Amino acid sequence: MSLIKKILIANRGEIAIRVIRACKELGIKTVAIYSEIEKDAMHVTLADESVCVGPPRAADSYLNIPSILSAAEITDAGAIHPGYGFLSENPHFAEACKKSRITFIGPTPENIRLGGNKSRAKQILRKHGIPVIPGSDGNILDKKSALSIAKKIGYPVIIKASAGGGGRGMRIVREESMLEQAFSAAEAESLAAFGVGDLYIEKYIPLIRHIEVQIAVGGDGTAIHLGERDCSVQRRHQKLIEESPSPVITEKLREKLGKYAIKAAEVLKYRNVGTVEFIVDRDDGIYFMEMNTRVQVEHPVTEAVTGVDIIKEQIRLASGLPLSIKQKNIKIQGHAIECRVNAEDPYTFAPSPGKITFLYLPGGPGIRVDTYIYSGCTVLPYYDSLIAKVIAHGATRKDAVDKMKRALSEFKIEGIKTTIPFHKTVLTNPDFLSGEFDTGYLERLKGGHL
Ligand code: MV4
Repeated sequence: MSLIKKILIANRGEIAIRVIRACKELGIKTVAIYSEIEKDAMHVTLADESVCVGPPRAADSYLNIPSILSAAEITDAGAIHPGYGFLSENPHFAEACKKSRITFIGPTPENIRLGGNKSRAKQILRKHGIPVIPGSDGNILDKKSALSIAKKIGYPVIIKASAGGGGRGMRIVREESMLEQAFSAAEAESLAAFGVGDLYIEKYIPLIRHIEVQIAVGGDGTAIHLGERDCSVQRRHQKLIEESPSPVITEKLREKLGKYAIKAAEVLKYRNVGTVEFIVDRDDGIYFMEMNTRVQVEHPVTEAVTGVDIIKEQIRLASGLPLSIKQKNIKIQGHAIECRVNAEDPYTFAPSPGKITFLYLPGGPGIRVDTYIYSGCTVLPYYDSLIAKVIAHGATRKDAVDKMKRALSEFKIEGIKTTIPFHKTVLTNPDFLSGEFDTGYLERLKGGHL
């Protein structure tokens, strides 16, 4: 087995550049794709070759499967890296790559299908002894069974779309009289968003920590984990700050999380890299929530504390090479924090696309910036608003926070609004500094002094 020779990156922005960087270091040629409006984009400039795949709207370009497969064929790319978002969790795309004899750099189509069927994944893991939140065993078939299960587990309950993501098709139900209406609303929302109305129900656990474990699995099924990320600073299901290790996870809990994550990978016959998502409640109860079958935006915090290049690992594994590291050699070194810089108003989070008239990026010891922006570039309204990720790595959490504050103060971005002022506020907030935050933290901060 040897490495793939040329990779087409079916993505844009900072993640396309991240993949190009890994390819360059591995001696792999790169093909960028772009939409009609993006010919001056940095990912196009940095790639060896590029192909225009369609009009600006994502549905016509970055989601256009026939166009992307043709681009791979005419450039003789042997593999496609999907990045995150777009086609990264589309089992039909992974299948279509296979049919065209193009290596999809990611898990198997079956892994992706199961990851996208959250009630089924939960059902399988529960059967194998991994703790899950009490609730329906699989989908709920009708309102009557929803009512009887809710009565059994007790209110509040949460109704979730099995195909869900980003909080769509999700309803918290606080009392029995509200359940039937919430069921209909969740079903309609799920049908509209995902084309399927399958729902499941579980006990609602308030004030949780969102903890996810990075895994990597070799072709022989050997699974390792790279520790956890704490993604509890979120707004409307959009993560804003992530860190590793979590400030609330003890060594004992970490071991448990790692064990469950590896077991999940084995039970689900998972391949390549992925993330096992858990929620941790106030009594340190750990529950499996879902499996993410892509590389995630926040992967750099794990790279910082483990020294493992997750994108290179993905490429090596997809090439049929074994894992480059053993579990016993993975040591968590120091603490890393990532702030997502979005082209948005820092108070209302309304999108703020436009031309960047002046740019200076931070750097220096312990700071990594992954971005596609440059002085004079235009942030387009067609795509997501993430323009840069800043990752600070220090010996301790306090060191990482201090480095992050320093880095945020160095940024000079003129012409558009960004969420940098928001991050500066969070990084001086006593609850954040003490590690005392959960997924409800931002709501309380807003009611207070943000
Ligand atoms: C939950 C939960 C509490 N209890 N499930 C959010 C997105 C999706 N991945 C699942 N999510 C949650 N599932 C149970 N059983 C809390 C969340 C959750 C959340 C819920 C409502 C409003 C904001 C939230 C932020 C993070 C997590």
